[in-house]
Amino acid sequence: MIVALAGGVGGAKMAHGLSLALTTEAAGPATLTVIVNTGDDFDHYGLRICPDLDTVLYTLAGLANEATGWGVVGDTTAALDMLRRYGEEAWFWLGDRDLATSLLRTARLSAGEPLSAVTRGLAQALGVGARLLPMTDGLVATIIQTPDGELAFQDYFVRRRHQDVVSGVRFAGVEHARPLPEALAALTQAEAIILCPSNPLLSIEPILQMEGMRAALAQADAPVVAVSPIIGGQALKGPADRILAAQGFEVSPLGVARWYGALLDGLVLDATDAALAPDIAALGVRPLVTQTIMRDDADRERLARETLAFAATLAHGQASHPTGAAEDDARMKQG
Ligand code: FO1
Repeated sequence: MIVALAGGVGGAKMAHGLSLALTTEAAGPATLTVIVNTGDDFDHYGLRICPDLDTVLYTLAGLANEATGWGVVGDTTAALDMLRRYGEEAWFWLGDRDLATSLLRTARLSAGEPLSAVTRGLAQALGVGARLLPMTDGLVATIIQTPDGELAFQDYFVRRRHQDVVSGVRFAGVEHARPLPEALAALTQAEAIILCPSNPLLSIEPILQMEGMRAALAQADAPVVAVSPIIGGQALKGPADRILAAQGFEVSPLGVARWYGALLDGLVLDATDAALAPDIAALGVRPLVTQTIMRDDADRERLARETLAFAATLAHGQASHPTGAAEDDARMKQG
């Protein structure tokens, strides 16, 4: 089994690549488990919106809007238009089909189904073979700390277009929420654990902060391989570059390797950053240099195949980790 940790558009594309790579193998797509960030989830007009789960769901189902990476392809805006007629700002672009997903999810949650069961039902109905697991059935909310105060995640990200300076991030409720037992079991059984090219601080960190998750990764027999979301000193999408810099980390795959620290066995970085490979290796993290930009399905599948083949060469515990305690100390203060 392959386990991927994902959130956002980059994570969804990588998860899709993994599902394509594994589907054509004899084993079939059920061998992929994707653990998805839910820190971005929020309530909007009484509906429970789960942007990262939906982005992964639609992408794996072949329904994603390729222009944005999120939302449903060809979606219409009748509901948004009507909200605006009522004078609402309607700042969160929720198309009509996407709205249906949130309506159904909210109804099922209200009827007592846990988010994991609701997600399983949605994925089955859309013909998704991979197993999608929310990081928790509990409630965790990513809160962005700025010099002017705290912002709810989607206020920061969508409403204010991630322009605020981020002085810190906290994950409200993370101390009470629990990871799914299936997620922890999957990590134990995994052949490879892939940290998708999602925002390390906003999308992967909340998953890692779930109780027992870091320990499960550290103790897993499987190699842990991250794919850098930073290419040529920039994030392809979103504010990962600015947030890494604000936390004192170099905006490069080397900074990503340092951020993840002792958790990593390997890091996949773009050919643009090939010169950093020796510095990454010096941290005890094995580098794989390749083309990491995923423009189409073929790119996604190729990157996934290369990442899986690379992971297979990394026996866990083989790499030494001179980073670690110092890196943990250097990590952004949470809360
Ligand atoms: N991102 C935006 O930048 N603007 C939007 O209006 C927006 C709407 C939206 C609706 C449904 C959905 O599932 C995702 C949506 N996203 C939107 C993306 C999303 O908020 C962020 O990409 C993630 O939360 C960050 O990973």
